[in-house]
Amino acid sequence: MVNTTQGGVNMLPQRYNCVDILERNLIQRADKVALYTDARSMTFREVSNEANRVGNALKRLGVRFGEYVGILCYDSAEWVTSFFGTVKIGAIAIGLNTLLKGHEYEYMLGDSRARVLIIQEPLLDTIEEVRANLPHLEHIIVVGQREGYVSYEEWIADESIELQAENTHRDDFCSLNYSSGTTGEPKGIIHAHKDYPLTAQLWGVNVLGLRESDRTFAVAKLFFTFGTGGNLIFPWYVGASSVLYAGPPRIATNVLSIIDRFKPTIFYNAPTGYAAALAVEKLTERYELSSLRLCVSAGEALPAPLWHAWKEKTGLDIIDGIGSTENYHIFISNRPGDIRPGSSGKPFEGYELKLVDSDGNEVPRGEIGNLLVRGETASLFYLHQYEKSRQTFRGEWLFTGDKYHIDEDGYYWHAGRSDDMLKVGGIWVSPVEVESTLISHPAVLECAVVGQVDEADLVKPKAFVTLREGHTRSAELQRDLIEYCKEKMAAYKRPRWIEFVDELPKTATGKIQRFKLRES
Ligand code: 3UK
Repeated sequence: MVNTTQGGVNMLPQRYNCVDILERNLIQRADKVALYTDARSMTFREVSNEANRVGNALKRLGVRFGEYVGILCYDSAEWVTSFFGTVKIGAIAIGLNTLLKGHEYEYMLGDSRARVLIIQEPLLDTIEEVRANLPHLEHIIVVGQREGYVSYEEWIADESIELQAENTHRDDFCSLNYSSGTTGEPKGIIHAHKDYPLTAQLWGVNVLGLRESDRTFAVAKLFFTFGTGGNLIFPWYVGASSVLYAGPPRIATNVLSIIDRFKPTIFYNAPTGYAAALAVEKLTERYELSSLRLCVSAGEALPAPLWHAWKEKTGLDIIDGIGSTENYHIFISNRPGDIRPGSSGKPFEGYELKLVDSDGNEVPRGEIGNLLVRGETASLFYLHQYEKSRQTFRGEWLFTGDKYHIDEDGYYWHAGRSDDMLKVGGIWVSPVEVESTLISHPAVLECAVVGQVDEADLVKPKAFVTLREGHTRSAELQRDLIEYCKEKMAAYKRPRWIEFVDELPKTATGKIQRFKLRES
């Protein structure tokens, strides 16, 4: 068992496989419930046995060290056993967003050359659309039942529960997540085995103060590192349990019933989720939330009024921290007993920060600068994206794309992005992608998408649209355009408002001036 009490990669042995985070629990608490899900509860021993079966089944399919295995599943026991089965044999687990469209999966599975995909049955149709374009994808294993496919259950049924972990180096890669950028293809972000115990120690233990008696529940799904870290890796690192919810996060009442039923002590959500929960009538009378001792928010900035409203309603503190897939998890954070609502909190051991101007010089205290971070859980590059990698990974320092200022007491305040990217409900939305979808609608001549805050002070996409001749402005057309976006993209990317305009503000060279629209 590995202990990284101080943090720091040298606390880990060179040979390290992060399946340790599951297996460390087999010594003292093998029969403790590790996982609560709608479908089943599992002890650490049961998860470990099933993960070993998955590992053996993957080997039987010929999966070798360093090869990629896609996981396209709802939050479930199968997600977890597939993840640990994959990393244990030295392969690389791709946590795939379940909300995407065929062409996006085609890119991700093609880019990583995944040989195996473990997929939830209802998501299979989307993959079938693009299967012909994925020559490297040799095997699809279905969680559930589908004619003509091997089911997960039969796939692992006869496999042994014994499996020797691959003797991986702590710097070997073990996971891949795709994150979106302003333009172009999603960015493949790879993490190494070492990043898992380090981030668990540096934030999960040292900042959040997780302990064995905790039970975590995250609305953020396991395919986001916010979810994997917060709701799987960190609790298991300290021997705590995790609650998984397979359903859509948007339905606040479902989320609240999970808290009521499984009694977690730690709750992770994005700001939008807290706002949605607060909108539920008689929230605290209808749902028993008293098991919770702490709440966490990340993905986008948590406005101070929302923090206070939650505190007033539930009596609970929310710990806001900024994290990123590149760093795996949170790297600036409020902490229990030291919270400044509205801010991202303060730096903590393991990450150094710098705010610089456009020439790279540090800005004076109080002024806004571009945030750079130096820490030992950072990934090293974007897969197959040399130019973008060089812009982001600057030696030891990582350019976050976030603007910040520091107040007189040392708290960090998010001051927007240095690109046009939007965080909507904690998930990336590229205005360029929404615009190119809108422009493909026959009524749209030109458009521009910017972020606008809603009644809870949270950013949502808004589209300014000019129409082609022969089309007239109407509420119906506004609805049509929003529906059209929902069909063509993941629904969370749709504009929430459409404003028709005569023309869009442009530079002399014809470039749309998004900042003018933001100001309007
Ligand atoms: C923004 C925030 C203000 C910020 C993430 C916790 O969000 C996560 O990762 P992503 O790669 O996005 C990173 C970007 O999101 N952001 C995140 N948290 C905050 N802005 N306040 C916050 N609290 O622009 C950042 O660069 O999707 C969050 C843990 C793991 C994660 N991957």
